[in-house]
Amino acid sequence: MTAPADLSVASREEHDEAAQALFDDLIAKDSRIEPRDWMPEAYRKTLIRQISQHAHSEIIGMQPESNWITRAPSLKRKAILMAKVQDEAGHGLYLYSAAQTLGISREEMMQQLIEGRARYSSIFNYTTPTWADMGAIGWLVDGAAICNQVPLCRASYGPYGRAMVRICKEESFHQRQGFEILLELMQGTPEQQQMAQDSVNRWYWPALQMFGPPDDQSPNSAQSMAWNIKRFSNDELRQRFVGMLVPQAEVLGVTLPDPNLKWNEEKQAYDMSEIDWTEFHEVLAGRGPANAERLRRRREAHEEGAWVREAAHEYARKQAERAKAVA
Ligand code: BYC
Repeated sequence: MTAPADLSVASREEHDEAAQALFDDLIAKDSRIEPRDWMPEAYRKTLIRQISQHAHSEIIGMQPESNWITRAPSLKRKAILMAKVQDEAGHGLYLYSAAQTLGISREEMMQQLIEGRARYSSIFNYTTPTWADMGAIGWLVDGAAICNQVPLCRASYGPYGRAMVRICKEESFHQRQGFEILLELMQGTPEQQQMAQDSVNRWYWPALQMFGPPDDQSPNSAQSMAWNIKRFSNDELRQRFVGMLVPQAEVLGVTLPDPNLKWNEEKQAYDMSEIDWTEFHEVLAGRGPANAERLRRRREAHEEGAWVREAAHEYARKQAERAKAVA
């Protein structure tokens, strides 16, 4: 529902009330909101915030893995890793496109990212010193992403939910390839086994932090859940993830680095150690092991890509001119 431009203040208020009622009704019926629909400003802003952060995460998330493309241990591994990193670029593009339907431009989002004004997932501020990190990222980071993102396929905003369907299919493949890298290492020499275990030790806690702060410190959750953007709380998804990891760790033969991890029959959930939230807040504040490097590299890539943007722009201009001449 769109508002005619020449409405008086009183009739605009009436229009907004009717539009709000229609929006509330669509949310109550668990229907989809589409770009053409009226939506409250706060809903639009929340979606721009979450979707752009998500897009930035995909783009920055290419860096820790691209670090290993030239050093992958075989041609097959190199081809798989390249395909995975390309998938992530694609995810970023679907997500930037979804955010653009809410009225923000790609340039503005990119500017926010390179100027350090935008968030992206904390997990990508950790380094990847060994090949096993490609396994741990696939298994733990993509695994956490799947847990978090499968419910987002039902997000109330149509373009976001639809983008998530394809992304989740690809994330599933990513998670399996990571699991398979670790499995092969765990079936290898004692040094390879140790390298896999060390990597799991380094990525486990940051992966749990991907789900965001604990529920009682998550300012956005309640409203996002009321709008059917988020379907489960941060802690619920974290629990679900740990429940998924435990049997997989057994198959791999790796130990999850939490001495207090234990099934609690009464709670029907895992007990676990307290997460180090100081570390999480340090990373969010830009003081993680690789924050500066990630942004430096992103800025460099943006500058190096200026000629591609100019060429695309010029091509589009010429196409439009030609179309005009024919019409
Ligand atoms: N890192 O109120 P809360 C991938 C922020 S990419 C950084 O709970 P919300 C992949 C949060 O933004 C996967 N910041 O927020 C790619 C908020 O700050 P602002 C990325 C975090 O939005 C390449 C504040 O903390 N996935 O899979 O309700 C290779 C308070 O939090 C983090 C997504 O983006 C964090 N971990 O819930 C491999 C999923 N956690 O904005 C793999 C989509 C929280 O108020 N996003 N913050 O300044 C979401 O589901 C939600 O936005 C979150 C946070 C669960 C992340």
